[in-house]
Amino acid sequence: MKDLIDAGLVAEQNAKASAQLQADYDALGGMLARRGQDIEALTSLAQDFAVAVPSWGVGTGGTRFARFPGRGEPRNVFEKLDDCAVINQLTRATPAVSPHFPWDKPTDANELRQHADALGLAFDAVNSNTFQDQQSQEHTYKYGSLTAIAAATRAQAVKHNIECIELGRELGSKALTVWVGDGANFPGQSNLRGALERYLDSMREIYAALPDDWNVFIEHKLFEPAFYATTIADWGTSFACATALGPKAKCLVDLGHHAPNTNIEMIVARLAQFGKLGGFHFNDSKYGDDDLDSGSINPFQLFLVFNELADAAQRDGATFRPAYMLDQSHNVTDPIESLMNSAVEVQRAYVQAALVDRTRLAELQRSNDVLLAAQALKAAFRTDVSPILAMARVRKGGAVDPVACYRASGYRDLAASARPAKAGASSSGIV
Ligand code: LRH
Ligand code: MN
Ligand code: MN
Repeated sequence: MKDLIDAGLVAEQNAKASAQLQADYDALGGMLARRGQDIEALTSLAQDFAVAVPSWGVGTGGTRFARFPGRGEPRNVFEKLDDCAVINQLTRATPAVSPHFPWDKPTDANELRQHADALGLAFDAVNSNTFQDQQSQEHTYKYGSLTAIAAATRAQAVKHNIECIELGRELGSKALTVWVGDGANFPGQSNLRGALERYLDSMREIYAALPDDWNVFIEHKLFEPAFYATTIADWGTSFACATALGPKAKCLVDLGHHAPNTNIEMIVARLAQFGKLGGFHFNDSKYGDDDLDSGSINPFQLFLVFNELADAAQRDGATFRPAYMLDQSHNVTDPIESLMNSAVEVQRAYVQAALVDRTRLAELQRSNDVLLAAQALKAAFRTDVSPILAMARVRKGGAVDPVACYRASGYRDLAASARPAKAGASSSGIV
């Protein structure tokens, strides 16, 4: 595996921090042992954790109003993979990348796969894009894609999704994520039921093109760009469509795609109960689809989501394997730093949820001891598992402190000189 950050530098940085880490790890180990928990078991859980990185996250995102490009942004999918490899090298928690087409469409899929292989990266779910027009495209998506009134537009959108499956197959992916912005901006603009019927017709064609061992993830989103009525706006619609399509269709929960105050962990519990939880796009938000860094606003919510996942894993065993992906947009931070931090925050929630004594929690629930039940969750959430996460990274060859090590490496400066700024460049391909 090609290391983009000098392994000697990582070892040197780690050596400086190792005595401190060992002391913190031993102290935490002692505290957990008194609670009847084995730190080694938790560290090995942390070592097994993985969350995929979105290819579009390594560039500066931008908003509807402006984009302020960062230095050394990746100019193509190969450079995006390089940045993703840095994230994985230092965190050892992000061994896969979720690509977005046509933004990441390679001229030669085999060459792209080899580039990823050499970096020790695999491909997670491929994402289709029928929410914007591409230059060479015949029919516009202005009035919808999979739900468009015009049959030719729907056919074009279906064809694009099938091409994504083909590309994904060549890259070794096993799932297609479909998010469409289709909907209406005005009451009366569209027949609400008719739009969903057309969506299902289109999705049936896409579903039919899935290889046997593939899934299609339906990603819902409350609003934007359709500000009055989005066709796939909520988990109920997503669930109904996934059920109508068949067993390979599952629901994807993007944490930023709900109304404020929605109980997302309960949605997770419902989808898990009915076998339709396909995966996640982790991020955080205060107002809407803010795409802020995971755990930066509401880490307790993230923990509660993982608490439900721990419950589902206990009930369903190895068959329960939702896909974990980040989906963030970075406007004021170095995207590599944000994604490294975010991967660690999601991993943190995973380990904290594993601290919950589920047998005791069930007993407290049975005896209606509300206060102690709530405290049992809070005790797990309040435990600082940072030494476990750092130890897990070190044992896998990563960095004790990924951000410090990344800064010491000077990778961004090197990228800035190797990748001169392009006027009007965009991380995602939106120009
Ligand atoms: C839509 C979304 C979806 C897209 C990505 C770029 O808001 O979350 O996952 O593919 O952003
Ligand atoms: Mn998303
Ligand atoms: Mn989104």
